[in-house]
Amino acid sequence: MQINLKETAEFLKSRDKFYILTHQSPDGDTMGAGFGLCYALRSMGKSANVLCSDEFPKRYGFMYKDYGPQKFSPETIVAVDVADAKLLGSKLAQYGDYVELCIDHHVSNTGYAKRLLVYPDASAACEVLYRVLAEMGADIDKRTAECLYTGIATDTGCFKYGNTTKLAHTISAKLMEHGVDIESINRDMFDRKSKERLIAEKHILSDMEYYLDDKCTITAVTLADMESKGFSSEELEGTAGITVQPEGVQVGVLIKEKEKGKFKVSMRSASEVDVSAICAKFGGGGHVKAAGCTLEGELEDIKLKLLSGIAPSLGIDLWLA
Ligand SMILES: [Mn+2]
Repeated sequence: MQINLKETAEFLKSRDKFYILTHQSPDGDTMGAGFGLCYALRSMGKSANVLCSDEFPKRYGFMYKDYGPQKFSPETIVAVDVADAKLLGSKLAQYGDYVELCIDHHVSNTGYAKRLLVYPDASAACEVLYRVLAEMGADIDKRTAECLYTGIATDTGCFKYGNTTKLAHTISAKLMEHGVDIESINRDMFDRKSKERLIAEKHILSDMEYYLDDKCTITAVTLADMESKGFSSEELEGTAGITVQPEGVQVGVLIKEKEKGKFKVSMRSASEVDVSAICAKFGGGGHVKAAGCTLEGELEDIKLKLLSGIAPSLGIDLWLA
């Protein structure tokens, strides 16, 4: 059931003992919304923990360095930035049917939660969450503000993607009033890279393949690639944008092998092409310019399958190309 801001605020105020679920392969938005909500609830005297199927990535260490999980048995399950219960990942799958509230911005949200607050025009789940916290009159301290700012900054590619609205800037400005050090966060999120991250990016650039009149790129990263080159899948978060950097490329695909024969596909659009619609053909979804899906099988078959899904959007008949 879709609910509004006021109902969401009332719901959160009336409940306690929260487990806040984030999506697998966590990004800055799900992490920021998870910890931002957790700290805001704790500041209201409530118990709250953040859960993720994967380990919390090191790059968001500033969000959780003094976090300290609390001991309690959960009464309220909330998910943030999780468009589909499947995205909770294997370790959190047990909660999929019990999510009481989902705060999100994915137009593709499947409505698996009992209550859903989704603003498809919001730049980030953190933007929606800021509005919830404002509605609640919650105390937003510097750390909470940093979490929320990070979610908006990362989901908008540092305020340059098409989802960057006036409101995204306005809310970020409000968060700056709470003391967010935007210079250091943006440097850490966008400019500073670990050696492993640079190795991962080098792999993406060197293994990029061009298809469909050079309007589409596909880059695959297999478990063997990570093993032989020495980087982990954590380093690939946020790298899908590289696939649409070449001039003339309209759709970029990054294929990551998660386990033997199971591939996570991230698709990006640098044009009018709606990649969310393409990924939906393969059981996935997301946003118009950034979407994903999961496919199983042989890598070469998966590439072909994806190309046959992408070709019509580029006005290309795959079998003649
Ligand atoms: Mn998001």
